[in-house]
Amino acid sequence: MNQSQKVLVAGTGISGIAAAKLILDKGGEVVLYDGNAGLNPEEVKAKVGDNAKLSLVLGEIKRSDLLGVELCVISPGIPLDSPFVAVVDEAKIPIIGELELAYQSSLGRLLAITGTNGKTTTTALTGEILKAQFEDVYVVGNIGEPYTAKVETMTAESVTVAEVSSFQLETILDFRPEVSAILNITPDHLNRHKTMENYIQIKEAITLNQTEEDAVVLNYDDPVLREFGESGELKPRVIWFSSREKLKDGFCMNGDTIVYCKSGRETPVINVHSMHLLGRHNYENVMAAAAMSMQMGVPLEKITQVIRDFRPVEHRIEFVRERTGVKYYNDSKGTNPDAAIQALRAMPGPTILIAGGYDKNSEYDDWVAEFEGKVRYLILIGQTRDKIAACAKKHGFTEIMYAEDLPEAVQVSAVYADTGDYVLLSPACASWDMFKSFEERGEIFKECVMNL
Ligand code: UMA
Repeated sequence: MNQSQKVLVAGTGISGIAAAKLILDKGGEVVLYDGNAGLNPEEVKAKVGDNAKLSLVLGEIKRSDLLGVELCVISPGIPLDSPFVAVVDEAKIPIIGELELAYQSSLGRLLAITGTNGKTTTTALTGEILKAQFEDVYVVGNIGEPYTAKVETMTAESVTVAEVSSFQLETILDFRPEVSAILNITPDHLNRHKTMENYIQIKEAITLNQTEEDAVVLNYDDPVLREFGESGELKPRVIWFSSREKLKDGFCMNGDTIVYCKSGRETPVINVHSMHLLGRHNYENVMAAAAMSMQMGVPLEKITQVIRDFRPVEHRIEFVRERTGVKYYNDSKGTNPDAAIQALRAMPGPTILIAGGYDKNSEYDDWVAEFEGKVRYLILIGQTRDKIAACAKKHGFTEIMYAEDLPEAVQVSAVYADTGDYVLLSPACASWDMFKSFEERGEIFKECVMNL
């Protein structure tokens, strides 16, 4: 963007506010828009800070609000088929995402991680490894820290690790990470992206502007990604990882040890029993983080050391407490069936599962198929209760209970749990029907568990 441009910033969540601040700091003018007419204008303005070049539009946007606007920076949560976007398109104003704005304004080296599941853990772990090697490391993006909030302090020596979602990749232009990773692609957010083909294409766009000088880390076990990596059409160098097959080059398993292979020669990275991260999906996250870090020149010994000390991120198969021999786990970040499958597999014994939430048009069959022999009771909350219950019954699973809200679900789980059981909140759904975010859902769960 030009320094003095008039920019429409859409969305007043954390990314919209950070984008608006950045534009104003650069000397631009901002029209800040949010579709929620119920927001308090003073409170929104206060988040950006007093500035004569800031104006606010809440509710419906009119053509007259767009007078002189040269660019629109959109927040990830606003779908591109929303009526707001149609108005901006009609005015022929180009739209970029907050991620793209940050990229265009940032300095230093960039790594970016996407995938349906494991993004946050992999991003956090990669960030920790890079911090052991580089002075000035930023961990940003979908992980909860807007990229635009950090660009003003970056220098040519900075290293940035960005977690990027499909929502963010939809609106990139020049975004080009030096090292990218796609961890896996399974159905998610289909209410927004409509078809799986579309969703796959958006995820793969992380490599769109990468060149022969760059690298992409891909999951060899994911059929979509294997095809993508082997298509011969990719410009960046492909680095594979696999938790199921032996690889000649890349990261894979030898028994319980994650190994790095180069022309068939193995070097051990870490034994999985020395890690705090549970489950096969986490071995994959570790491999991806190690691959990215090695590509950035971090020595293997340093990588191993950081992995050994790394603890799971909040809300992702997070141990909460043990009470009367029952272990409680918070997996509020299990917001789609595939993530919920990973969490269920990570439970070592009989499990009482709390699930249900916002409907993203997901199919629950694969997840329910994992219940047999593992899930003792399924306690359902939220918008998708009936849909999940119907799917479970179709698969012959009938130990189902309904709860009005999460606190009630926790109470019920405590009543039904026996010594040696696990209680797992892993909803397989987004949180937006009953909560502000998955973080809020996880916090409430933990509070209820601690108060038992
Ligand atoms: N809004 C509109 N019109 C709409 C939709 C929303 O005006 O049609 C407004 C809302 O009224 C609200 C604002 O937009 O005021 C919210 O913007 P947002 O939803 O983009 O939320 P942010 O707070 O800016 O957070 C976003 C990401 N949110 C989403 O992608 C939904 C955060 O990812 C991210 O951490 C943050 O930017 C920083 O980069 C969250 C997420 O749920 C964790 N991501 C999804 C996921 O992981 O599955 C993709």
